[in-house]
Amino acid sequence: MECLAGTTLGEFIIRQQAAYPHATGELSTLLSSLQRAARVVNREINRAGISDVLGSMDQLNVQGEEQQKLDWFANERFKEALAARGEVCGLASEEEDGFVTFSPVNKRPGKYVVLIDPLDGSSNIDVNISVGTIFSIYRRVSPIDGPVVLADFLQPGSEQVAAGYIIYGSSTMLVYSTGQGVNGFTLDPSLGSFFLSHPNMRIPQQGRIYSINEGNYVDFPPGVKRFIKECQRDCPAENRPYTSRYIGSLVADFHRNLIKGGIYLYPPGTQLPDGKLRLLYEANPLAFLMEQAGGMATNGDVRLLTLQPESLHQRTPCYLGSRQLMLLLSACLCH
Ligand code: P6P
Repeated sequence: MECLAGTTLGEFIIRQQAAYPHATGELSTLLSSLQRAARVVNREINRAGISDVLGSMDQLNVQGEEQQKLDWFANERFKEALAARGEVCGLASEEEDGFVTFSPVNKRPGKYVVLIDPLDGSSNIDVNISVGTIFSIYRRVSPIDGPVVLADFLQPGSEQVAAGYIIYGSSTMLVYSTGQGVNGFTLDPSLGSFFLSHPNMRIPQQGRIYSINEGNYVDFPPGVKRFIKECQRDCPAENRPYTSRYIGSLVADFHRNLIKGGIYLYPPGTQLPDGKLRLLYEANPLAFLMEQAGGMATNGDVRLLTLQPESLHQRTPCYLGSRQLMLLLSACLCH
């Protein structure tokens, strides 16, 4: 007879909530909505090769990027799940031009807003590379009985009440933080439940992995070029040269570096003067997790979490990683 081994995500959320006497359970319900959508998206990704969800929608999203069928599918599933239970009053998504508002459920307006990249790296699905969902949760700042406004979404990353990602890889994991450390949960497909598999995740303070698209080398700022040369320096005493690992799927690169130690870099360039990554639903949630796991997260000048957003889809240079590598980068950028 199988025992009820392991802690499910739902049980963990309830235990964490018990630690906060004032907690009303709404954030717990919101997190539970996300895991529900994640299971549906996971199933569709795993069937991508045999169901008609590969390829493009033959239309561009607000980013001017070709929208993949699964981008749209994931966006719709997360929207449905977040609208269904009433905790969320609005959503901003990489796949939506503007923010979307949700009607109150049982006449009780939601007090949270969610920002999401529903399927980051989706162009990798056709070649069976891990992809991910990235989410960021804030309390609304506008009056609870009034309309949802843009200011509810344009809050500094330091105001996040929770952030996380789902990685659809060799296994499917949900990794999140509510500001009390980072915990990872692995989906057991046979049960359809996420189980605590990576409690209290901490990024190693030292790392040997650097993740950057070196194809853009000629376009990098001088300080980033210096950093790359430092990583490649032959210095056995300092465990160098380091190792270059770049999957081209942000969540996959981030997750590997979180576990093994390392640094992810997306610098500015002439084509993308603010870099490629989106502040609100890519950089900020990952920066929140990185700092909660003992790492550092900057735009090359300041902590990412201190930036005051000005628009939903604004981009930012993004450096996320182990403290020692981030300090080495900072020294290279300052020269
Ligand atoms: P590049 C995927 O499109 C993405 O947003 C991230 O997942 C990934 O890290 C990055 O872009 C890759 O961009 O310019 O190196 O192909």
